[in-house]
Amino acid sequence: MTDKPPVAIIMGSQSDWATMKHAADTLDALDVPHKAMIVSAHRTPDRMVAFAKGARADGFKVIIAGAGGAAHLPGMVAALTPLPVLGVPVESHALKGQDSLLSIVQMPGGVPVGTLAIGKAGAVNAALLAAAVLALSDAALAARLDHFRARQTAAVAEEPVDGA
Ligand code: RP5
Repeated sequence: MTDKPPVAIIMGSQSDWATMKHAADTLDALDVPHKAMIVSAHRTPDRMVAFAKGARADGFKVIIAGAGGAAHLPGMVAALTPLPVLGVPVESHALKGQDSLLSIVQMPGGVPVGTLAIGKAGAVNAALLAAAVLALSDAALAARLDHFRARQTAAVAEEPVDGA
């Protein structure tokens, strides 16, 4: 690993952090350095452009972008950087994240955003995908990912119990 964190976790609002923290926690569990930032496409557009245009030079390798509602942040960032962008649809109050999901997933051909599930599962899986990308050139991280999977498998009981 370099001194600079390879994963950026950006989100449109402080209110997204409860969801996006699951991405941070998952990266922590895999010992993958990361930096979390609030970058809003509509409230801080200049910050978004500066971040996205400078992300590769800043040493980031993968960007995880979470947003809710009219969730244009992941697509806008993907338009401004060659780095892989993983989009996490944050669950909105009005439409339960369906709006976020469709906003992020329906990118026109040519500018991809790898779109995950709505909410916590999407944030966790975005982190696991980011780690898998980095593990292509990091054997120690690949081993940690293997251990993560093995622990997950070992934690699944063969039979259900009441009250678990
Ligand atoms: C989006 O608007 C954010 O990503 C957030 O999910 C949503 C609501 O933001 P707040 O009004 O809670 O700041 O930009």
